Amino acid sequence: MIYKRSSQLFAEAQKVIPGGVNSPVRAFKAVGGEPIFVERAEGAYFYDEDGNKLIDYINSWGPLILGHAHRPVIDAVVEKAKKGTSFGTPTEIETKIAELAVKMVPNIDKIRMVNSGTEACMSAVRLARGFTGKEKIIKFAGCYHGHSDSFLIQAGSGAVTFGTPNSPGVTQGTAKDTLLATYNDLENVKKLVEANKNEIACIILEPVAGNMGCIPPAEGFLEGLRKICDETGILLVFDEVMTGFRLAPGGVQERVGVKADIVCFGKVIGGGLPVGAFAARNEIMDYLAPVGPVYQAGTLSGNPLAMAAGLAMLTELDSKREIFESLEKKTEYLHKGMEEVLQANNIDFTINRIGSMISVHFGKEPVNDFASAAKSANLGFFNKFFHGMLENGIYIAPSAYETWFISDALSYEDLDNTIEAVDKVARTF
Ligand code: KE4
Repeated sequence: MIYKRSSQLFAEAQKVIPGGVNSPVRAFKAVGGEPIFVERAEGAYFYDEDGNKLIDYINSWGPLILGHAHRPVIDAVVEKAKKGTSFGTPTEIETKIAELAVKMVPNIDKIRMVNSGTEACMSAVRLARGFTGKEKIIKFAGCYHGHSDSFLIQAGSGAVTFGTPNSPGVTQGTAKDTLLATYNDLENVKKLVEANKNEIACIILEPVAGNMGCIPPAEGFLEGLRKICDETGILLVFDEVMTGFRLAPGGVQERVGVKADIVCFGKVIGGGLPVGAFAARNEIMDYLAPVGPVYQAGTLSGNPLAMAAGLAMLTELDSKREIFESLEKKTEYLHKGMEEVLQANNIDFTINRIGSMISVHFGKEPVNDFASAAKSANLGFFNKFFHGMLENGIYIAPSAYETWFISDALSYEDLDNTIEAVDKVARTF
């Protein structure tokens, strides 16, 4: 593959954009090399600035579950744009997408649109704190909820004390209210709750983790968190920015039958335009301004253009539920094919998969929390795997801590080409 033009564009970009990117993970820092600049995308394919055609397993980090430039979404956006893009007034289309989301997702009565997953999770935590009158939150190591200060926290000194900032600019004052737990470890959560009795507003987590690679919840983990919250009045917040409208029409709540008190959305709900959202039952959502005292706002929240993309996306996912079965089958096919060729090449690996989320981890041990994900990532095989796949025309996430996203635009021929690429790369290990 030739990347001459991308390299020129990257040099220019770095002069006027920090690191040449508007989001760090795109810069290939974790895997080495220079990022690829994409000129256009259609269906399952990227067409980069050097004319290379790549099979895309990122789908803009999840939103494009039906593939790039999906005609019904594009048509909706073009038609809406002709009438203006944003008015800063209420519009009917906001009610239409809210009604559809409330219909699709269990346990929610109302939804508030924002402009990113970060905003959704940040607002959900403020709402939980306002509703409960408590200040602390529990999050899990390896779960990512966007870049709001309360989430940029790493393990603190004591096992049951508060975290410490993991980014300059995050204050100790903020970090003291974030407790860090171990994913899939209920006993650890119980210890934290016990040590911070009556001080915790919410437990927030990715109900299926996608930022440590893909890590499904252990048997009984979500049910155990629900029980802890029912017993203590702590709110359970599902960050479904990645899993929402992907793992089932109603997300993980529908898939596993565990009720969250607040649910956060992003990615798919925007159909590829900037949309995030958070939702809950009336009792909680009516605590939000202008009805209740918890303030939250946004100039472009619910703008008609983004709502048109999101509504077109959700309408198709709601009316063609066979899409979810198709996604499951394609992901299972890819899983089995990759498993076969990696085993045939005597590579130590594990593949985690649920629905249309899948990740490959190198090493002998299972990957079920942040520590085991880090152990696998630190073996160094992933970077070689990433560049080998890229050389074979397959674009996967440039980090061992990310999930592959399957879009329904992928054909079985694309999947076979991907499996063949895995085989070729494995032979070079
Ligand atoms: P955004 O603010 O990036 O829209 O959403 C933040 C967020 C919240 N919750 C979960 C579970 C998420 O996965 C994300 C964002 N995901 C990353 C990729 N793992 C976005 C990619 C990026 O940061 O550029």
